[in-house]
Amino acid sequence: MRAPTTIEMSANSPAGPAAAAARALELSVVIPTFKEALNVEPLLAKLAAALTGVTWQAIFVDDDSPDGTAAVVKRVAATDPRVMCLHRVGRRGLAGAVIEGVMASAAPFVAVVDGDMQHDETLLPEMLGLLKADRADLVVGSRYLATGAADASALGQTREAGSRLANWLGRKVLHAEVTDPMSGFFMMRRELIEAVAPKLSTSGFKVLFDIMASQPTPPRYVELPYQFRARVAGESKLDNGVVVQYLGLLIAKLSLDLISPRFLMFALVGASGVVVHLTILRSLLAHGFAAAQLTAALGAMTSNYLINNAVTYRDKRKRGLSLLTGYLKFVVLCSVPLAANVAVATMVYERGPAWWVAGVAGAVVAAVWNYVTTSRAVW
Ligand SMILES: Nc1nc2c(ncn2[C@@H]2O[C@H](COP(=O)(O)OP(=O)(O)O)[C@@H](O)[C@H]2O)c(=O)[nH]1
Ligand SMILES: [Mg+2]
Repeated sequence: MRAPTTIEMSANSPAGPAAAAARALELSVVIPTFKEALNVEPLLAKLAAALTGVTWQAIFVDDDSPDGTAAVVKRVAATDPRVMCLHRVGRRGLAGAVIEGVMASAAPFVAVVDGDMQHDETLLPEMLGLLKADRADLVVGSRYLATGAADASALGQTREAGSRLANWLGRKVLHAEVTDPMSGFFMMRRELIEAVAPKLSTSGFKVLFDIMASQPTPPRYVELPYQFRARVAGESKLDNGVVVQYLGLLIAKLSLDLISPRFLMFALVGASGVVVHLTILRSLLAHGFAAAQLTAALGAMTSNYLINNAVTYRDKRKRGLSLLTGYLKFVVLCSVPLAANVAVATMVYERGPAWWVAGVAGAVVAAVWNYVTTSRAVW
């Protein structure tokens, strides 16, 4: 009897990570993580159990979690070649993490699965089967198909309502009857993501929606129901900033990418700055107009800077000393268009239209200047 080759051995035995790696890679499971240290090993055990017979790898993309998630992944990766860690520093953002994980893959198929075990990994073989049989380009795990209704305790009532509204809007933009376009759980042919990667927004949570909306021709998709599980360890990172970002992404897609979500956010924050400005101006008028105006302008710039840092540039959020140096640059850059703002507004005003048209014209010029310069020099 001849000795079995490595290939035969790995095909026969589901175990042995080294043996599994000898076969051509079929599937990369991309797992974005932020503060999921306790979930890494249980998740890997679940993946290994679900994916027997498949040649898979797990690509964790961790944004330098303070709880040492990357260290846990690397400890496992040291002895298991199926596991790797993309350890990003100085960056935050779920969408960007997913895109980078996919770009690091060499497998024909990629899945995206959260690191907190809220997704049902036992669906992965069926998803892979549909793709391999070419029955779909994309398979989405849906929390909303009849039998897969999200566990109310897992999502929470407000989130559940918000999520349904977001889905409804998403369907309108996509012109597709997908029940869960915001799902973080899906599998597709890698090349579909690669082809549109330069167009994708790296901030926010809605990467599947963005991938679908960016395809030149609508992908053939299949949805599979699953039960969204409650989180065991760690906490959710989805907050209101994420919801605002999503609205920005929707408007960008509705404008056929003419208006970038970031510019839109920046302009909205600018509008909130006008309110701050007028409030301060009014309360300080007694101290003389010039002084009140100057204080109001500084107050508005400060609040604009802090809100932009927390929301518009969430993924590049500044802290500590760089928060301060960024602030100084922001104030200097935003002071320049004050003159341009007044000049443009006066010019328009003198040509006759209503005072508010002139005011808006000045503000638009200033907003574009502020956005272009600060996005390059500050964040
Ligand atoms: N790399 C990376 N992963 C993130 C970030 N924010 C969230 N995640 C991960 O994305 C997944 C979904 O996040 P989660 O907070 O559970 O969202 P929820 O399930 O909608 O509440 C989890 O695996 C998180 O660890 C981030 O900024 N960077
Ligand atoms: Mg979660």
